[in-house]
Amino acid sequence: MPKRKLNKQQTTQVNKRRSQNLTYASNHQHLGESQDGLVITNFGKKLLVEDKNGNLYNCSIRQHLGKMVAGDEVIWQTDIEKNAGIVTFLKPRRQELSRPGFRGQTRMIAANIDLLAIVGAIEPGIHPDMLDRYLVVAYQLKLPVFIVINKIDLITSDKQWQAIAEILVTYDEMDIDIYPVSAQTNQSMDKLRGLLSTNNSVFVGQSGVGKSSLIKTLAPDIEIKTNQLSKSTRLGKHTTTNSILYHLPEFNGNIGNIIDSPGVRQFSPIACELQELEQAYQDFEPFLGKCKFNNCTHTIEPKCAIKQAVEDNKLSYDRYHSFQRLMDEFKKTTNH
Ligand SMILES: Nc1nc2c(ncn2[C@@H]2O[C@H](COP(=O)(O)OP(=O)(O)OP(=O)(O)O)[C@@H](O)[C@H]2O)c(=O)[nH]1
Ligand SMILES: [Mg+2]
Ligand SMILES: [Zn+2]
Repeated sequence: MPKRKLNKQQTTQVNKRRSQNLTYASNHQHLGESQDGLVITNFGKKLLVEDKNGNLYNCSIRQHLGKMVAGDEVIWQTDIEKNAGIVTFLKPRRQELSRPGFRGQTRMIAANIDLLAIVGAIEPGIHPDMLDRYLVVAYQLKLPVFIVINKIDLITSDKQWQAIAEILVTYDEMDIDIYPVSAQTNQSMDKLRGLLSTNNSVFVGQSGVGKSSLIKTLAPDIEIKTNQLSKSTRLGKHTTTNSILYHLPEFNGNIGNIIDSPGVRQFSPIACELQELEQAYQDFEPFLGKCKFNNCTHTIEPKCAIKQAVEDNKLSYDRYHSFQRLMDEFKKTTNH
């Protein structure tokens, strides 16, 4: 076939593209080979990525790859000249844990986890509403979940134990494991160690419950890593601002990963339909489908089996209340 001659405009375009490609190649000559990496944390528009030998690199992200978070698995290339790197590919996530953020955006908390640990504490107190919100997320992501109650060193009387037991009995009856511990005194930490050693877990919960302190107790040499992290990311060390992944020390031959997440004042799951929320409240199950109206919202309708169950003390009023609060919140977000 005869070669078609390019017109002047086309020739200019081809030359321009050729010169762009050459500039790109010369700018990227110093990139190393593609390799696997694990995102340890994100800061600004950058990531701290760990290679398979445990070395950390400050990486930028190739355009259009989107945001990434602790736990993400990536392909990246070292930038030999700068001892840094560039992330070129995000591997498909098994799942991502996120929460509603500013203006309808979502804020990612962690990726590729297989266990959700909800942390509560004697101080600032155990809030069932908060526990319920995280339980909904666990249901939405189909993640196994358990509860850690930290700072039990602050309990001074049987009466105090009694009050805590009363809050937690609902969750115990739902067969959710509860671990009362103290990061400060290392009390009852071994069971938790065992559980975390075989999983990629994330600690979630209100600010100040001691998520970061628990991780320091679980992995005493983490102080070193925290210093290293704050040096390379120039972030402060105290209140956690971005999720960070840590490797735990070996326990019975296993090494678990734990992601520390920043506490939020009011956590919300991503909005869902009434039916999905009902399913997430596993203790509602025996009463579902028994209301007079099959689209019952369990608020003002007569002959509501859920309300009846609360009245008969077969269902916790706190759980019913947190359900209604979430439903209201979801309605508001979907109406906007
Ligand atoms: N008495 C007591 N205090 C604790 C314990 N664990 C943590 N603290 C204290 O609780 C405070 C908050 O601890 P952090 O570990 O920073 O809490 P956090 O959950 O990581 O908080 P955010 O990063 O803001 O979400 C610190 O002053 C800790 O010293 C504990 O087991 N007992
Ligand atoms: Mg913290
Ligand atoms: Zn009803």
